[in-house]
Amino acid sequence: QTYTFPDHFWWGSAASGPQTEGRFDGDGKGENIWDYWYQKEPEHFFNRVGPDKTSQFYKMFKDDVRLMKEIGHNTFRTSIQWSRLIPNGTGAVNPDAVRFYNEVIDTLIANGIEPFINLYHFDMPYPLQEKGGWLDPATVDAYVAYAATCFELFGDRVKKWFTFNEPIVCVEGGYLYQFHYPNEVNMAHAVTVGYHEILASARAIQKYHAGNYDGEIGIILNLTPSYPRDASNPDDKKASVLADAFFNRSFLDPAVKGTFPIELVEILKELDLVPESATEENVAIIAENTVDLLGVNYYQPRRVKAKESEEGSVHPMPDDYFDYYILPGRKMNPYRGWEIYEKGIYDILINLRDNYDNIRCFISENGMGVEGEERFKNADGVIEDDYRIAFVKDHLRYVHQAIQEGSAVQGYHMWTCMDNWSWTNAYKNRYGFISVDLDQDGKRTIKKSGRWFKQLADANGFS
Ligand code: BGP
Repeated sequence: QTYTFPDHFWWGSAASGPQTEGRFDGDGKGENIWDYWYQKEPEHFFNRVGPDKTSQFYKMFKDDVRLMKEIGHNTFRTSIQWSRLIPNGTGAVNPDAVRFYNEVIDTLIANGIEPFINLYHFDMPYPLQEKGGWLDPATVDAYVAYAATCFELFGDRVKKWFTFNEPIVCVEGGYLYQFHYPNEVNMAHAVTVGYHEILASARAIQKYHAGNYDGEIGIILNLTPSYPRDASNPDDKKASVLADAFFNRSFLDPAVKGTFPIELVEILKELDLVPESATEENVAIIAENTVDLLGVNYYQPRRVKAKESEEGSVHPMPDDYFDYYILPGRKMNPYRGWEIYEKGIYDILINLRDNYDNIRCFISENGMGVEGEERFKNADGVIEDDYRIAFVKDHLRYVHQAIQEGSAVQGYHMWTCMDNWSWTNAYKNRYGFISVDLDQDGKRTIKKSGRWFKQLADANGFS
C-alpha cells in the first residue's frame, strides 16, 4: 500500500534553543535554570554533562540548515532562548542574540525551510527563577513582554509561533516529580505554576493577534492518551479520566477551548488549591485567547488503573487519584524503556477531531530515543537506524488513517534533527536523523533514517 499525504504537508524535525545552541564566551547569553542547576548540582545530569555541551548550533547553524535541506525538510522547529535574547529575563535585549536569530531565520527561509518558532522550552531565565519563576505573577508580565519583543523583531518573517513546549513538563519536573529545577514536591506550587503558564500563553496569543501579524500562533502539548486497564470497570475508567484531566486536558482545554476540565476544577476546589491568580479577569483572558493551531508531541501512552490502596501520599499528588499498570505483552522501545503504541497517535488526532472542533494541528514531536546508538554504526561511520525508520513509518500509517477520516493534521516533525543534549538525560538517548560526534568537534553524519526521510518528503509519502 502507498501512503500519500496531503499537498504541502510539513515534513521536518523539532529541536530547542537550550538543547542545541550552546554558550560561548562573549555571546551575551544570560543564565537560565539549566545553566544554574548544572553548576550547582552536576550530579543530576547523566555523566555530569551539562547544557554547555550542546551540538553548537550557535556556531554551526549554517551547516546544519544545509543538512536539513539535504534530508528533505520543508519546515523546522526550534526555540528562542529567553535568556539569550533578554539576558536578565526583563530589560535590555542582547544585540548578538538578535543578530543570531535573524541569521537562523533568514538562512532557513533562504533554504526553503519554514521556521516554526517556540518561545519557551523549559528555560526560565535564572534571575526570574530567583524571584519565584512561574510562581511569581510578575513572570507572566515578563514573559508577555519577551514574547512581544520576539514578534516585533522576527514577526515579519516567522509565520508560525508557539507560546510553550510541553508546559505540563515544567509542572511535573519542577514541582511534582523532581527532574527539573527547582526540584520541589509541592502540589500547590504545581497548580500555580501551571495556571501562570496557561495565562502567559493566552496573553501572548492576545498580544500576537492584536499586532495583526501575518501568521499564526499556537502551543505545543505532549498528549499522552490515557487508557484504562479495563474499560468496562467504572473505577478504572474514572482513574483514566482523571489522569487525562490532570496531564492532558489541564492544558489542552484552556488552550483550545478556553475552559478548564470540570473534573480537575472540582478536585482543586476540594483540596483548596484553586490558584489566587484565577481571578475573573484572568479567567476571561484565557477564555478569549485560544490557539490558532496545535502542536502534538507524542511518545507513549499512559496505562491507568483504579487506585488499589486508599493510602494517599503525605502531600496531595495527582497520582492519589489513579495508579499505573504495565500492559501485558506491550511493545517496548528496547533502547529507551518507553512503550511504543503507534495507534496512540491516531487516537489523539481523532479525539481532536471529535472533541476539539478538529483544531488544525501537526505532530510536533515523535521519535525514538536510543541509548548506545554507536553500536549501529557501519564501516563508513553511518548509523543504520532501521528501527527508527520502522518507528516513523508505523506512526505515519496511523496519521495517514486519521487524515482519511477527516483529521486536520498538517505535518510531521520528528524529534530531532541533530542528536542533542537533553536535560538531565544529557546525551544518553540519541534521537536525531543526524549523528553528532562529541569527540570530534560535533561532527555531523546523516543516519540512514535521514536519507530515508528525504525520499519520504520528496514523494510526500511512502509505500
Ligand atoms: C520531549 C522534550 C524534548 C526532548 C524529548 C526526549 O519531552 O520536548 O525536549 O527532551 O522529550 O527526551 P529524553 O532525552 O529524556 O528521552
